[in-house]
Amino acid sequence: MKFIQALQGETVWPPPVWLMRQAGRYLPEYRAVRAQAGDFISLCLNPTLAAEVTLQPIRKFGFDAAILFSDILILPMALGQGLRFAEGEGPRLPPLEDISTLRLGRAPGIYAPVLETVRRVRTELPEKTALIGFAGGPATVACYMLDGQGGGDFLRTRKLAYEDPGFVEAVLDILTEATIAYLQGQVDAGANCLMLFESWAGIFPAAQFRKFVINPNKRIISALKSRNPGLKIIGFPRLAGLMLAEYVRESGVDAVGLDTVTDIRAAQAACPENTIFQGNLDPLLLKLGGKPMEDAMRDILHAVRGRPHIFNLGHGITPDVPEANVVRLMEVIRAS
Ligand code: 1CP
Repeated sequence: MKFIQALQGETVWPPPVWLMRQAGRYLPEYRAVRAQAGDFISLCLNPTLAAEVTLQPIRKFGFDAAILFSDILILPMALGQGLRFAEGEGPRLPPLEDISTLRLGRAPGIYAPVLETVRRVRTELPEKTALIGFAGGPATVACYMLDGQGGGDFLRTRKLAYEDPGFVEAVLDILTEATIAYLQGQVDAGANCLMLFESWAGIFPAAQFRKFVINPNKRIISALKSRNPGLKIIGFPRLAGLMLAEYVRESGVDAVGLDTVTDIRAAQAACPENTIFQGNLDPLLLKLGGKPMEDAMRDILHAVRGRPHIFNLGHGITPDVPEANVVRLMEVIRAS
């Protein structure tokens, strides 16, 4: 698997590629399965349909890795917090008040269908294609649990981080334990590597970033790596800014996702010498295509030539991306 070789530090050229949210609404075949499932959560908990949408982009574009089709919010739901997806508005949860309502022991029974999806996908994927398992990073999942919705404001979480840090840490402790068990389940079911999505890492000031982002990520990564020698883990502390280098040094990740705002050459200069990057093409360029997309792609490819790298976007694909631009993206990488 080219993808795993790159994570092991081999310079594979052209670099392996996958795209965040590569299964999704820009694909008509996804929309058809989504309609069949009814709602989004039912799709995530239906191994037949979830495996199908995981495989769709691999068949169509030949990416080097598939990512399990699920969502970072399945874990809080499995812990007992209500979750619904309001059509066109994103996730809604009853904001968490009392951690004694969360039940670690009941979660595996609820997320069992997700592990079944992993098993099925691994059986059906071509041998050369890696399967990425994932979870949200604890800080990011806590943002949704405490605020009850997404969007990036997370005012309640940010206030609690100052006014009741003990409460936030208690939530993070539960999530850290639950995430270790959940990701171990994905590895046991056949995931070839893992990714931790800390999509909202950037809302925390430096001292909180260390406590709420770096520490729990480090605990998860060291627990999983000690139980699974050779396992590779990608971190994605989105909008970490200058905290990126400290995150890479301290957390123990094997590779790090770069958001769109980070200059890849500046990241190379700031992070340890052998850091493997993934990203950071602006998803808007994938929508626009043409010369702006190709120029930006060639610039990334130029910056990473001679080093292990994983080609990807700086954030997820949007539903309005034309498939032809994805086809072109693959051609440009393969011709590089
Ligand atoms: O309408 C639909 O079909 C639902 C849209 C959708 C999809 C396709 C959601 C709701 N989640 C997903 C799938 C998903 N989510 C995957 C599947 C695999 C793939 O990449 O193809 C993954 C890895 C995620 C992870 C996820 N969910 C993150 C981290 C990555 C990121 O985008 O930053 C986050 C923050 C979420 C929460 C979430 N789930 C869905 C939405 C719309 C959101 C964001 C809400 C917000 O604006 O805060």
